[in-house]
Parts: sequence; C-alpha cells; structure tokens
Amino acid sequence: MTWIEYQSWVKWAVTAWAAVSFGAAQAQPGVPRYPNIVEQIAHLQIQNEHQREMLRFSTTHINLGDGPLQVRGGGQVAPCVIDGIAYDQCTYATQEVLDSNGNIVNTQPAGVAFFHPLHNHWHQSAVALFEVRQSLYKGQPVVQGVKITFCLVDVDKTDLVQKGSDRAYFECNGALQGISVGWGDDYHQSTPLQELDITGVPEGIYYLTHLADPEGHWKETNDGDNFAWVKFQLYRNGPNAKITILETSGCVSYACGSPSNP
Ligand SMILES: [Cu+2]
Repeated sequence: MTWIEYQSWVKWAVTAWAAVSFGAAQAQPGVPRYPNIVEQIAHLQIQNEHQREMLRFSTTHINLGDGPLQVRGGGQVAPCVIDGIAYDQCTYATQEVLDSNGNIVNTQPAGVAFFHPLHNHWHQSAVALFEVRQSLYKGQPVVQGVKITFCLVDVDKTDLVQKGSDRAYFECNGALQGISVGWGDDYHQSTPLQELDITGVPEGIYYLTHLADPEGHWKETNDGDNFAWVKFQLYRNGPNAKITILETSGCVSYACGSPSNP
C-alpha cells in the first residue's frame, strides 16, 4: 500500500475503533474550532545572483485562532501543474476542522498537496503570495510573485500555547500537516523561493507584501487579517541596489514577542 493509502487506512482504523469504543458518548459532534492565521515578514536583504537582484525575506504564519489549522493530503497521486510549474506527485488537500476533543467535525477542499523537489517534502498549494507594490491596495504590483507553496508545521511557540494546544505537527514528510494554536511556522530568507526578482526596479519607496492563503482555501475565525507588509526605500547609488526599512505592519497580539517576531 502506498503511504497515502496507509495514512487513509490508519485514519479509518482509528475512527472505526473510536466509534466502537465511544460511540454512545461521542454521538454528538462538538463545536468546530477554527484557526486564525496571521503573518509576519522580516529580514529583507538584496542578493545578487547570476546577474539578477533578488530581494530575499523571512516569513512566518502564526495561528492565533481557536483550533489548529489542519490539512490532510489524500486520494489519487498524479502529476499536476500549479501556477505554471509542473510537479510529478500531487494529491488533494482537505482542511479538517476539529472540536475540543480532537474530533473532525467539518472538512472543506484546501487546494492541492504535492511533493516539492527543491524542498524535498510535501507542500500545500497557494499558502502565500508575495509582491512588491508602490501602493498597498491600489494598482498593479511592480513585481508579482507566484503563489508560494509551503509545508505546514509547528516551529516556534508563542505565549498563547499555555492557553492552547501543545506541539502537534512535527514534519513535512507526511500527508497530515498543520499549525497548532499558538504556534508559528517559519520560512527563513535562505529558503528557495523566499525571494522576488527586483532587477531593474527604479529607485523609490515600495511595499513588500505577504498575503496568506491567497485563494481562500482555509476557513478561519478571521479571514481578513491574512496580510502583512514592509515599507522600504530602494537606492541605487553604487553598483549594487540597497534598501532601508521605513515601516512595517507590525505584529499581532500573541505573535508579538514570539521567537518568530524579529
Ligand atoms: Cu518546503
């Protein structure tokens, strides 16, 4: 049996066992607890690579909601194309919403899960969109990124963890991924694709923006706070472009002071 089939079998076996063991006690599904993902973006740096000027940056997704963001890949594995890039192994992703006992009480389609050859593990599609813009909300971006794909995993703990869940999502290799309540998932600026090509962009003041879940795959307690930005000035005095940070969208609630917060 494939890994995906094995995961499905384990899920079925556990569910069947739970139904036999606790059928009477857990007949009523509990109240769904939704995640709330907020973003951070930091560590901006220009690197010259192969005659190109790449703006690199670190980003974090932090879950400040009532329940985990849990996404499960499963079903048939087949090649697919995501935003113009072909991948060999893709499958369906489903958001699973849990109640306070950890029962799955709601599911919805959450895009595609696929094996990322550069990162060498499984990713979710359309997790973030990065852009360089002259205005935060108006006009076309100066640099348009592709929709970024990520693995979802608990990395950094915020102070909210005492009130929420403990670490539950450990690795990117499996079909089940997520971010627990109070945990943040980091992508460092050295990671492939944490970059936008700003070659030839004229001097001026710009915003680097980070929009999480740009296709609206995840149901959250608040879908309106998935946006973070950094305002910066771009200089071209010498042979290399330079930037100065002018302002940031800041941190949110328990995300402030977390290890992910620069
Ligand atoms: Cu990855």
